[in-house]
Amino acid sequence: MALERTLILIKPDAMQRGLAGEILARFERRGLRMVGLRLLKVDRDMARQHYGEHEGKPFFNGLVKYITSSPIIAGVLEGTNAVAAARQIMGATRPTEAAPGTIRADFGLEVGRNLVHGSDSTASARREIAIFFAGERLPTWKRDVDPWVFE
Ligand code: IDP
Ligand code: MG
Repeated sequence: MALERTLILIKPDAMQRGLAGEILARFERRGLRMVGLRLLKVDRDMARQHYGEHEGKPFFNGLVKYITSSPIIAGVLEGTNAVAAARQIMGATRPTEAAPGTIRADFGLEVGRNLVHGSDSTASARREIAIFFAGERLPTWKRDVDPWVFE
């Protein structure tokens, strides 16, 4: 079992619908630890960089327009098999093909408004974390203070 980090985005549709807290809670309660969190507006250059693999596809321009349309939350989550775990919590790309209980199935209908992003591999995670958290030192968690008892 590998300790991994993954990048998630709470996309503009989720932000505008007031679902950020609900979505973050689903990752959090699964046991993924937040090690990076930012509220930001993605500009066209950043969108192009992040979604470079989709350049030239028919939905690319719409995708860039969508991801740049309002502030989003970018997060780095850490945990055992974090990449696969986050993708499992999100569900399949097309909400109507996503399993019930996943974010995309529970809150979405349209592939072009599918609420969340999650890295698809550890290599993608490294690349995407570098885009959204460039130059930031992400903290590490140390469990040396009892969260329940004051000593
Ligand atoms: P993923 O987000 O599940 O990794 P990708 O295939 O990497 O899915 O596509 C990136 C994003 O592009 C999707 O999350 C979705 O927002 C958008 N997208 C993918 N396919 C389509 C499409 O056929 N029409 C409109 N948007 C699409
Ligand atoms: Mg993808």
